[in-house]
Amino acid sequence: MDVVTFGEMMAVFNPDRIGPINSIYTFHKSVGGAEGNVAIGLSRLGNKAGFFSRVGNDPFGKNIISLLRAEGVDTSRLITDEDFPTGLYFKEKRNSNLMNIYYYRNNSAASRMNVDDLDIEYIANAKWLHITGITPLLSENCRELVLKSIEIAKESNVKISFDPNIRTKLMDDKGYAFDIFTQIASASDLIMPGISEGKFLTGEEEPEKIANKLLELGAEKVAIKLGEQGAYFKNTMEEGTVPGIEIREVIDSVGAGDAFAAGVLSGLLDNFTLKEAVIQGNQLGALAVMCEGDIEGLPTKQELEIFKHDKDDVFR
Ligand code: KDG
Repeated sequence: MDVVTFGEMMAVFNPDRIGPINSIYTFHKSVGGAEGNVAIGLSRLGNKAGFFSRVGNDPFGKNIISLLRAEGVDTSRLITDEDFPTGLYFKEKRNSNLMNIYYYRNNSAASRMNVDDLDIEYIANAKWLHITGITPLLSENCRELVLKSIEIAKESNVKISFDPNIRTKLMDDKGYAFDIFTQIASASDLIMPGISEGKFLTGEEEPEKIANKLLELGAEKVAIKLGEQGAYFKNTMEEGTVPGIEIREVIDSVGAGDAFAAGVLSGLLDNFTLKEAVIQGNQLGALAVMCEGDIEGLPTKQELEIFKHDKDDVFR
């Protein structure tokens, strides 16, 4: 595998219109979950991505598995849990600027993942292990799983990428989250926070200062997402800011960070410089926000090439 990742994928309920959820009666169902989104993004770009997790033995779990398989993601290590259900979440587009997320993921099948689910060789033979800050906050056994996977990756010289992906609704104890995030960041080769996540990890607010502290922790490469402003990047050789991509309308920003991560990782797998990889991450992020859904906007390699080079509105 080029990249192995694990975490929770859920059934996602997208409202059919803007407004408070109590006045919304129709939703369309989709699938989402940070690490699975990254795996799908990579697979669409032609990389070999493996995703493992637990899903419930229910229609939502089956939906997740068939979608991942259709996307070409390896699910050979994904487990169907007979006792616990697949997690769900609802989006509320409260107004054109504010989205609320309602999770139904306590005691989900994914939260039962544990170190016994690990296939050591699967991780040891990958080029990258991608981790987010969501999984260790799902349960104590998930936290142990994350730490064990890092240990395996380190022993086998597998590079680790980390997207903190802060979800305050999963953080009962910010100190606990800080400790585990710092542990993961210290073991990571590539860290891809947003500004607020960088601040949470380092106490700094400026991209350069955040990057310096993360590099001091031991990371080789840092790429900081700046939203409309693009992204800042730094390693020992390169540093700079890649400008944001102008888009007409943000339709749905959920999943943009995962798209960015997929673009950066795919670029690094193609031996891009960090700057080139971050430019590609930005392009995927832009494509993701222009489309409804967590994974729907992720481009194929061909769509990405068209986006990079062709500025026409209608492709005939
Ligand atoms: O990054 C996008 C994810 O936030 C979304 O797909 C769902 O994993 C998810 C979460 O925990 O919010």
